[in-house]
Amino acid sequence: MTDNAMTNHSKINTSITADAIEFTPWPEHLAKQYRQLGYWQDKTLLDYLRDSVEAYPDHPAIVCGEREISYRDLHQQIAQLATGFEQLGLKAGDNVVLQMTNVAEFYMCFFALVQKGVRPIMALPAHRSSEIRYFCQHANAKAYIINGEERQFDYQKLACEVLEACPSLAHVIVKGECHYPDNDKFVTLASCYQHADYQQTANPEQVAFFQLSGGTTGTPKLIPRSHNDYAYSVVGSVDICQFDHQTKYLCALPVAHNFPFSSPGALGVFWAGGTVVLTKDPTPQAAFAVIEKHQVNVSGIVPPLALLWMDHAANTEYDISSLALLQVGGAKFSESAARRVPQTLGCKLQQIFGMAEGLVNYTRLDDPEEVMFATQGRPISAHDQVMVVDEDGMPVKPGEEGFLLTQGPYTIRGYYKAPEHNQRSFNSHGFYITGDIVKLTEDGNIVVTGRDKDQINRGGEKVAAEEVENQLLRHSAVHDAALIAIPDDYLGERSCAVVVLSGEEQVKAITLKRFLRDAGLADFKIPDQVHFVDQLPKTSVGKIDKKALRAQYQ
Ligand code: AMP
Ligand code: DBH
Repeated sequence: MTDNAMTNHSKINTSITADAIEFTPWPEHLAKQYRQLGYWQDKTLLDYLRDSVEAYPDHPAIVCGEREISYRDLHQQIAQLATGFEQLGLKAGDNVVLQMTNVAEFYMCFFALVQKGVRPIMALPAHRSSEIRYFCQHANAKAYIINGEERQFDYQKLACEVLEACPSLAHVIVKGECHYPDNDKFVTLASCYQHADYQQTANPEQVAFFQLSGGTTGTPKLIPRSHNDYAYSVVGSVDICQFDHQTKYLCALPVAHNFPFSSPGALGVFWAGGTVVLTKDPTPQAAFAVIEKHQVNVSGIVPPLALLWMDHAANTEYDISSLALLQVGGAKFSESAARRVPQTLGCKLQQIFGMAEGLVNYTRLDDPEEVMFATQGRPISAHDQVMVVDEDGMPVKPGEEGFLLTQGPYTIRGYYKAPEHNQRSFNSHGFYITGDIVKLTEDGNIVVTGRDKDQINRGGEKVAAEEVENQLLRHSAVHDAALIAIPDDYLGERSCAVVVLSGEEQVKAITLKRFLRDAGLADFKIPDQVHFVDQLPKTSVGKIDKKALRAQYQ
């Protein structure tokens, strides 16, 4: 794909400095425009929370199990942790891997770090040693923060493995009792609550934290998000979704994920003065109990969960009538499923098509039914530029399918320390090549119709095919491997590894899956099924023909 169509935009500054490899800035004329429009307010992410602390000090900000934490207490605990982290030696510009399950301390740690310009990397609970080691090594992380109390998985044991491979790590900070008190790198989170220090040293123009990309390459990509750009996306989202201090948001997806964090997610709730209710169990049985108990009025979930919630709603013993709005996004939600939401759950549906790289689209709350059910909405900002182009980079005719490119006030201009990948993911005008195939309706709504990236979207969890293929190829019995998506009624897509063995050595599917697990890959990346074949179909230029493979295994 070329970009002939965009010659009227000025080129980005291509001089590569060390800083630019970390964070590609917006072209100056755009940065100026976004400031003039009041989009970039030069406030930190914590500044917006502080506005709510002032307005609603005693209002509950977070409900976490039996704990209810007021805005005042949240603010104080953030300030206390900021001191503790500083005393550990963490300073502005340092990177820290933050891997927490759905607990209040995730938000406390996040704000305490960003207050001082320390940059959290937002790992997901499902990430294992392969991903965590990579984040630590690639970003030279100084600390790794975990929930050491989690019953589902032993993060402290994982931390031991990670420490061995990552000399840059000076500390493992553990929520709960430390299982390795003799290891002087382990400290408890409890010991980090020191005297409250409210002073901020973060710079709103700079990277606040790193989101993670579902990716398409052999290694996950880190997405640098600045205070200014991220804050704008959250403020815009709050406005669209009409969050206010009466909002009670059930966070049922992993806290660190961009959707429940920022669309408008927990940040949007905090900035509006509402309450985030946390659950570790998003299944309808557990979530409905929490909705009834706390009178939750909004939540955001992925399509497979929405299907489960709808199936369960008819027979539930819980009263979920407080739920007024359900946001569904992360993967394509079929029109037929979308239409069932109001009937079965008794609430309004909002579709969201977003990406951790930036651009987020919403159907609006007052949209007509055909928009709400049959499209994935339109961008947050009047200054989000979306282009739908053909193979040559030329705009397609209105209503036709094409590749989605975008630039705007909160879409990144480059991944962190990935110059080669950036060449492929951004065109020469700085537009992000999303890899999504879409069409635009007459009124400017986006319909996602397909994908032009080597990724499996497993019900909202993204798997980069190349990452899994590379791991499979490390097995001595594997000669060649391709990971493809196949349709799945529940997940939308599931993953299928098609494998050519090298010869004598016979292995079973289960052996390969165990091999991948032992390599430390997150569970959602383990192929749902494995097929063995004599050879893989190739294209005329000798690449694996995934289209043919997909057709074969449909
Ligand atoms: P990531 O870049 O890892 O944050 O993943 C974002 C990607 O998720 C998008 O580029 C889409 O491919 C996919 N996605 C998110 N929301 C939707 C949706 N509502 N419909 C279809 N695809 C979606
Ligand atoms: O899938 C996503 O990454 C996503 C979906 C909805 C997202 O990042 C978002 C909303 O902000």
